[in-house]
Amino acid sequence: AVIAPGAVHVPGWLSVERQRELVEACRGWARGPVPLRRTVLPGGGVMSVRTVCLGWHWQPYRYSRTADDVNGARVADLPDWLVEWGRSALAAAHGIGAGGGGPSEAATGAGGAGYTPDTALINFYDGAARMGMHQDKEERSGAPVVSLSIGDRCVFRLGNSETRGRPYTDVELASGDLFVFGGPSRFAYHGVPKVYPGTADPRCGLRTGRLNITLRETGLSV
Ligand code: MD3
Ligand code: FE
Repeated sequence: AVIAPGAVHVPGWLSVERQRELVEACRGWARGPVPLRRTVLPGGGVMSVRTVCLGWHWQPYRYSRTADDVNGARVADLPDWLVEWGRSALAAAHGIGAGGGGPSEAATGAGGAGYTPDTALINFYDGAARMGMHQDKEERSGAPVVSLSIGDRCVFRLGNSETRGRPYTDVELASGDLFVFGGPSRFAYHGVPKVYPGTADPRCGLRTGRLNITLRETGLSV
């Protein structure tokens, strides 16, 4: 379903086998070299979501190779198989309308072959976790963001590029869902106002909580 120009929702894109595979991999990354933790914001606030990154480490509001705000370790590499999943995800969304001739299409190609994400942000939500409305502007690339959800269902709120508030569209995301944000939606405000505990597909490999993996091109080098 095309939710907004450049924003495509593909329910159930990940098979349960792939969901379990991704959950298992995330359990490993959560242990280190940089542990899954709540990000501390510059004003002293602490995010309710727990995060671990691959390829590049996101800290508010920049990317680095080492987690200077956590334990100083270099982040784990982004594995090639996840890059490949990102390319197939883009191809799947393109079939539904993510391309749309938008500015990101030339860079990424209809088959996703030109898409080379270099970072993944892995977010874990317990039943009380939320993510406030924000834009993702640290990337120096207009390439699409690929989002994979596993575990509990949630309300995902997609807003507009001008203001944090209305108009926005609420979409329920479930285990296995793919969302691609490209073109005019790439810099839209978005957030997760609610997670529904205990609503995960029991076969997904997560007993409780919600995992979201986003693949991005940072546009950074070295
Ligand atoms: C729309 N994560 O990590 S994923 C984030 O479910 C983040 O954990 C949410 O927002 C989550 O920054 C939402 C969907 C998402 C990710 C990046 C976007 C939507 C986006 C960038 C631009 C527009
Ligand atoms: Fe975001």
